[in-house]
Amino acid sequence: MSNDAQTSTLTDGFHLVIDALKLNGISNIYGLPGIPVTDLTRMMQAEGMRVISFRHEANAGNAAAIAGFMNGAKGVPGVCLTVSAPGFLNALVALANATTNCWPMILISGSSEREIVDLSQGDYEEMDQLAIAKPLCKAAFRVLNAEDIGVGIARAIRAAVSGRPGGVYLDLPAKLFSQTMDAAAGKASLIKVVDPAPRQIPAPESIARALNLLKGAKKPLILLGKGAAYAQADADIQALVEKTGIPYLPMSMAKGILPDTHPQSAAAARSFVLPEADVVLLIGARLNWLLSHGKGKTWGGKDHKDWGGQKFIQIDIASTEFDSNVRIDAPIAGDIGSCVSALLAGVGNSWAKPPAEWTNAINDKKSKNIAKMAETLAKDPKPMNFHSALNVVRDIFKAHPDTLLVNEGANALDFTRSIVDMYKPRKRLDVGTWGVMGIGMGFAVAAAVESNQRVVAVCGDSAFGFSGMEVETIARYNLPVCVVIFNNNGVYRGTDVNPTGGADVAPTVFVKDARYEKLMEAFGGVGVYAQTSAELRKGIEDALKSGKPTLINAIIDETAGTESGRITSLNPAAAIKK
Ligand code: OXT
Ligand code: ADP
Repeated sequence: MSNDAQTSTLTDGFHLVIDALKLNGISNIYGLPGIPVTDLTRMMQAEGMRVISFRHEANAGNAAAIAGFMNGAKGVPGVCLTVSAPGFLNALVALANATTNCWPMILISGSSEREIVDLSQGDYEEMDQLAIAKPLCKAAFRVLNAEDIGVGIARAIRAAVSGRPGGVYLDLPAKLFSQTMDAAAGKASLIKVVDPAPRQIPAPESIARALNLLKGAKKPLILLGKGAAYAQADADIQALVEKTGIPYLPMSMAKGILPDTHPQSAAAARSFVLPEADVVLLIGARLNWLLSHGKGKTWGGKDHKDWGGQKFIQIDIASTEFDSNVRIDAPIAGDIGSCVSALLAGVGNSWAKPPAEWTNAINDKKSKNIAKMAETLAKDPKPMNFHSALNVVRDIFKAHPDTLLVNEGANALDFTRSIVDMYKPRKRLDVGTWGVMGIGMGFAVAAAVESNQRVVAVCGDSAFGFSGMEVETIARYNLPVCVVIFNNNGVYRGTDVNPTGGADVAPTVFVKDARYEKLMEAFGGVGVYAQTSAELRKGIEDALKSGKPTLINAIIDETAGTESGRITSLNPAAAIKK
C-alpha cells in the first residue's frame, strides 16, 4: 500500500476531536494556542470551525462560559481550549465561575504525558490537571485512547448541559492527538448526543400544590432569575406573568425576559415588594446572597436571621436547591420550560388577578421611584456622573433593543442595572453570582460572535483592566463591540489618599486621566475621549452605525462612586480603629 492510500484509511486524535465536536453542533472555539494544541487550532480552522484566539485564557474561558449561557438551552455548551498547566490554570476561574452560575462550558486542555506526570518526573508543564479541575466543575474526564474520544466528548457535553448546567473539564494528553486508528472505525466511535438537555417534567402534585398556594395569595410576587433567561422559555414565562397578573421582579440577567418597561415589573419598587409579598414564585433564581438568603430585613424580618413570613414556591432543575436557605413550601423540580407550561395549563383563562390594593401599592411606589430617577437623569453635569452617562446608554438601548449589553464594575454595574432598561431576553450579560471582575472583554467577544449583533460593554475602569488586552482580539476579529469605560480614576472612585503621605498612591487609585481610548487606536480601532454626555452619545451611536471596534473613554466625576456600589455593607468593619 502506498503511504497516501495508508493515510487515507486512517484518522488521528486531532481529527477525531474535531469531528466529534462538529458532529455535536459545536462550531465556535474560544482558546489560546501553544503546546500541545497549536496544530489542533489550525486544523479546527481548516475544518471550518471558528477559532477565536485570545491573549489570555481567562478571557477565552469567560467567552466560552457566556456562550454556554446563550446557547445551552439548545444543547450546545461553550468550549474553551487551552495548553497545559499555566494555560489550564488561567482558564479555571472561568470554569469555576461557569459552574457557580450554572452555565454549560467545556474546558478542553492539553496535558503532559501521564507516565511522567504520575511519577512526578518533571515533564514540560507537568501538572495533574484532572485532580485540580475536579472540585471546580460539575464533571471532569480524561481521554487516553483515540477510540474513546467520541465517548469523552459526548460525556462532556451531556454533563455540561443536562440537569443543572455547569462547567466540565476534559483532559487531553499530548500523545492522544497523534494516535491513529482506522478512519471508518474512528467515525463509528463518535457519538452524536441525542437530546443533550432532556426535558424534566414536573410531578403533577407539585404543580397543584404551587397553584393552590398562589391562588390563596394576597400579595403574590414572581421572581425571575438568570435560570429563567437561560431556559429560553420566554413566551410561556411572559404568558404566565400576564395571565396571572402577578407583579414580577427580574434578577440582573433576567432583565428583558419581559421588557423592563412592562406594567407588571416591580423592579423600581424592589425594596417595597420583597418584605411585603406573602407568596413568592422563584423561577430559576436561588435564595443566595443576592436575595439576602430569603430572610432578614430585605424580606421584612427583624434581623438577618429572621424569616419574613413569606411562602416560597421554587422552580428549579436541581432539587438540592430547595430548602437551602429557608423552607420552600412548594418545590417544583423540573426544567423551567416544562414547569412553566404546566403552571400555565393550571392557570387557564380565568385566573383571579391579585388584589388591587397590592398592585396599586406597587404602582404607587414604582411611579415615585421612577419620577425621582427621571429627575436625576435629566441633569447633565460636567464632568459626567454615573447617572448622566447612563442616561445616554439608556436612550441608546431603547432605540437599539437588539444590542447586547455587557456590564461589570461596582457602581458601573449597579447603576447600569437599575437605569438601563432591557427589552429582550438574554441581552444583559454581567458579573453574575460571584460578582467577578474581568468577564468584560471575554463576554463581549462571545456576545458578538454568538449573536451577530452589536455589543456595548459598560465597564468600570478597574473592571476593564482585568481583561483589557483583549481589545486587540476585538480589533483583530473586527467585532462590532463598543467598549465604554466609566473612568473615575480608580476602584469605586479616584479620591482616596495615602494616609501616610508617602509617594505611593492609595490602593484604590489609578493613574489620573488615563487615555484608555488609545489602546483601541493602537490596534486600528476607533478611540473616543468623551468628556460630555453629547460626546458619549455620539461615540456610541457612531459605533453602532459603523460596527467598528470602538473604545470610549468616558470621563466620570472621580468623586461619584461609593465603596462597592450597592453592596457596601458586605465590607467588614475594622473592630479596632488605629
Ligand atoms: O427599591 P429601592 O429603593 O431599594 O431601589 C432599588 C430599585 O427599586 C431601584 N430601581 C429603579 N428606580 C427607578 N427606575 C427604575 N427603572 C428602577 N429599577 C430599579 O433602584 C434600586 C436598586 O435596584 P436593584 O439594583 O434592583 O436593587 P439592589 O437592592 O441593589 O439589589 C440587591 C442586589 C444584591 C441584587 C444587587 O445589588 C446586585 O445584584 N448586586 C451585585 C453586586 C455585585 O456583584 N458587584 C460586583 C462586585 S463589587 C467588588 O467585589 C469589586 N471588586 C473586587 C473584585 C472582584 N469583584 N472580582 C475580582 C476578580 N477581583 C476583585 C473590584 C475590584 S468591584 C471592583 C471594581 C470596581 O471599580 P470599577 O472602576 O470597575 O467600577 P466603579 O465602581 O464603577 O468605579
Ligand atoms: P440569579 O442569580 O439570577 O438569581 P441563579 O444563578 O441564582 O439566578 O439561579 C439560577 C437557577 O436556575 C439555578 O438554581 C439553576 O439550577 C436553575 N436552572 C438553570 N437552568 C434551568 C432550567 N433549564 N430549568 C430549571 N432550572 C434551571
